[in-house]
Amino acid sequence: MKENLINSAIDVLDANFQKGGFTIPSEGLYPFQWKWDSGFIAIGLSHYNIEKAKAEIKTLLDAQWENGFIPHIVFHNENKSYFPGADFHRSELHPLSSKKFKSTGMTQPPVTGFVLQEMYRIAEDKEDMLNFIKDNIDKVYQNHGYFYKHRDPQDEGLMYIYHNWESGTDNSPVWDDIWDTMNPPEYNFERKDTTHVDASQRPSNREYDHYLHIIEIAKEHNYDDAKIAELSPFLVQDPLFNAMLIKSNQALLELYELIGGKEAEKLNLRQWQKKSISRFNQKLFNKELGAYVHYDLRNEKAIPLVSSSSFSPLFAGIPDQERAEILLKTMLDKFGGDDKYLCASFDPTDERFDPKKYWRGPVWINMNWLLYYGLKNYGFAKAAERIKADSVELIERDGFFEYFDCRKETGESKRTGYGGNNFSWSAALLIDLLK
Ligand code: 9YW
Repeated sequence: MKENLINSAIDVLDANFQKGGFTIPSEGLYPFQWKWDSGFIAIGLSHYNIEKAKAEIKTLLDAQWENGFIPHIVFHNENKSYFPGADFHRSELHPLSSKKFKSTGMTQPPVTGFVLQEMYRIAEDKEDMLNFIKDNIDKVYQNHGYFYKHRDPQDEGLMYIYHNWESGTDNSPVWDDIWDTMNPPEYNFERKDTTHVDASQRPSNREYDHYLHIIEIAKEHNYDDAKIAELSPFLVQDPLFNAMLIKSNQALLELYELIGGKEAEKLNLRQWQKKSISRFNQKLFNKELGAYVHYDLRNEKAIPLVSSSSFSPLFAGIPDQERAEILLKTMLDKFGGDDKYLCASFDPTDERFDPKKYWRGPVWINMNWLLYYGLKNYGFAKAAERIKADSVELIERDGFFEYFDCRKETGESKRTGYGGNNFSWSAALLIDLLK
């Protein structure tokens, strides 16, 4: 059983691997390279084809801008099956954007640092992998330098994201109140995602108006970071995004220690870690909810809603043991009933919860993977095993879907897998969980 499932996962990844040396998340729906997908995919690839894993990361880093920025989508080809494509995003507006690849002008959670460390953990030939890391680690470090320089206007050690697509959790109910502060025009555009996936599982057209509007504002200012910080109606400190950065800071630090030298980089990383972790704990933890929450920097207020992002700091070792226990209790109380698979992407006890709609409730395998390792590292073995078993069960029953209904009895049919099928990170991370 286990071997069959791993072989099927390998088939998915092999089919999605492209000539340019990268893996698409899902055929038709997502035909380019996405930043955080690439990282998760490289972890899976490392288990059976280390050269492909290296290619995945190298190709992504090849699209880095001169200021250290790494974009959320790299448009390696002219595929027309995705909207908004390269012609809409127009990365060439930024003077330091890649001259080699068209991309978006926004980023995604910075997973690449810890991915390098995972690749080192998995690689059989450690020396060869360390050489690869030596050749590439500075680029990832420069990406972190970009964040600390441009994404932290109040010098808090907490980065902002200026678009919901930067969070990775696109239509989470966490953003709903921000949409209420905006009134974008009704754009005339042709959705492509709803030709691949049922519209009831995707964001609404009105939500897309908001998404496009923020990009239009950024483009008016040629994606200038300072202007975006000043003017974007969406400016959020996201616990998931910042937890990924902190975990990656730690990984870079440990990898530099392994390599030797690089004293200035190590000093910066240590200082960044100290500041970011302490501010994260002070600012983003909500005692009443027993969870980390997002902070709306534009409107200067916390967003008191619990999502799977609220637990991601476990993966980065951010809470102390006592606080981690509070997080576990919140997760089990709100998300962990016997009638549910762990871990819904949004609080099942909240009225905004929708078990079938994208980031408004379904289970996502990448989040489960992060939470599995996070729970395990704090000694919560039972919860960790449950989240792993739930992930495997969902995939085994339904296939390598993008997301899954978290209810055990849906009242409709047994099928719970939704969104894109043959989805790369579901396959890649399943391999890691089963190995
Ligand atoms: C979109 C590729 C991406 C992920 C995001 C996910 C989705 C793309 O797919 O966004 O067009 O909505 O939300 O996290 O990187 O898999």
